Amino acid sequence: HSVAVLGAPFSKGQKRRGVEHGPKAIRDAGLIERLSNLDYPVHDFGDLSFQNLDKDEPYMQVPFPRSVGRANKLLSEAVGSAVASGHTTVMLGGDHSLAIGSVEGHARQCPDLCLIWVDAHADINTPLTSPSGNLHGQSVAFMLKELQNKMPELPGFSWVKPFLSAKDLVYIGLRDVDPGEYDILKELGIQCFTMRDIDRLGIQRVMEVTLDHLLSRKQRPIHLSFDIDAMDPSLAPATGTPVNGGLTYREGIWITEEIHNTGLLSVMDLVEVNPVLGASREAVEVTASLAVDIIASSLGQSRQGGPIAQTQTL
Ligand code: DIR
Ligand code: MN
Ligand code: MN
Ligand code: MN
Repeated sequence: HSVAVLGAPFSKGQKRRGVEHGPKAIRDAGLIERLSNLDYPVHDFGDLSFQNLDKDEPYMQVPFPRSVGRANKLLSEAVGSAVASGHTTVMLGGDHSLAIGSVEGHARQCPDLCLIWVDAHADINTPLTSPSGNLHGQSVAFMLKELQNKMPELPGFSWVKPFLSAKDLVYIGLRDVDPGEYDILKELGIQCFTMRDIDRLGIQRVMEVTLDHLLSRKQRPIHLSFDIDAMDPSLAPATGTPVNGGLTYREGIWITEEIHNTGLLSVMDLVEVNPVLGASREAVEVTASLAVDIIASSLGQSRQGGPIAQTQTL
């Protein structure tokens, strides 16, 4: 197989500036070189260019709806064509609102995909439950069929029709869930592994249950949406909404190794690296370099020098 890398320098899903420089920071940390050490061709498709809309009034309290909708439509088409060309695709954000386009474009090619969302946050607010209005905290709500009648029609989003079932989604790393999100997760019975669950079960058991939940009935493509703020802020300080008590380096890498091991990873997002928010150059570099490690590990870089032994069968 081959890998496609696609940058999405976009930040209007939230209010802090700088996350649009995430793709450059991750490339500068040596992403392409690291991936070229793995054993398949890497195609760097560069960065998408997103047009600025000068008139984009908030809808209710949601800022930049048309800009976010349009950026995601463009991204959806780019991810869709990379997947259609047979590439395992890596999308570099940018803020997490970009998952709307990334997962939608993937799903149009692979309607039976499943989604693993690694994040401190559930990003499942609707415009009505969101305390901030920010669309990066609402991405999943646009995807889920079960939330169709709870979603108002937002300008810029008429092209998105919900395509994912709640049973095809698993969360890992949650520790900052809003009240409205909690109710949705509960009502839809979504499989969630919060940091508390990881403390209780261990990351190995969490991944066993995750992959069993998603793949035991049938093998199908995996979309991994990895928000760098899932990792502990001591490891990933340069991000917009850090939350203490995150994944350790080894828990993060265990997650990605196990996903690689399935052989089913089809698209991954690595989002919310914000080089402007690092307190120092070193803070930015450790965050970007961690992002590179997470991506390389998802694509098969192993801690053993060779292929990872299969320790479990589905
Ligand atoms: C909060 C914060 N739940 C919100 N969300 C995110 O604004 O909806 N921060 N995604 O990264
Ligand atoms: Mn997120
Ligand atoms: Mn987050
Ligand atoms: Mn491999």
